[in-house]
Amino acid sequence: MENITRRKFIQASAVLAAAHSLLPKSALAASTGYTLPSLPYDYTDLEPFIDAETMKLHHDKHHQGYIDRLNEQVSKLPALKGLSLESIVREISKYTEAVRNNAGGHYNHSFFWTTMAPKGKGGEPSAELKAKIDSDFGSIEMMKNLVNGAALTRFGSGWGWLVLKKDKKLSVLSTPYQDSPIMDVVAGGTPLIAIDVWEHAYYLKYQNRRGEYLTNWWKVVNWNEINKRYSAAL
Ligand code: MN3
Repeated sequence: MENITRRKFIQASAVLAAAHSLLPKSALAASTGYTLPSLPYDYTDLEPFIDAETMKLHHDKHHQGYIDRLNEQVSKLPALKGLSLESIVREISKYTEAVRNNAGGHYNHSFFWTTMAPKGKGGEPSAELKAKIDSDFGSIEMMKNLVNGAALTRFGSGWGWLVLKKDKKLSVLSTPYQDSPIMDVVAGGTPLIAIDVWEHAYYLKYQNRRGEYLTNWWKVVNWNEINKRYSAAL
């Protein structure tokens, strides 16, 4: 009897953990080493806004690089074994800079791929999210301008974000390197939108024109996924 109750509890906890995770399941497990989550579209599907060569290098080489270096850290640091990626990232102040850069890199890229969808397939903001954006920023356009402004003025490499803060207000921020809003050292809130502004994300097509990349990035934004993240974060 106790065993059955305990098993049910464990199952329920697993379901809860899965339901609350912001990442695809393939990005989560540490026990056999982290693996690269597949893109939910083809390399060419974000053309012409994000070119196929950039997508291939960014996903297969850069993202894979964060995963390889994270796995190397996990093999060296027993404290990391068996932890979920999200729990490592949330409590990042406990770990080394190498863990911060590479766990952050794996987390942020896994999140970034699903923040995009081929043009015409990303849907629209839900009525609920649109009302919230209108109320907190004035309009969708104002929100986009603020996110782009934060991403454009991030000096060097980093990310632009739309987050839902603890007080349930939407907010815009940028982070350096591979820092994430969910890290305890950032405490930015629950991420809804991430835009990668490392040069590897846009340089082949846009060179120094980060602003043009940002303007075009919104043509492949995946509102369907962002709507789900917002509902889950409430
Ligand atoms: Mn990147």
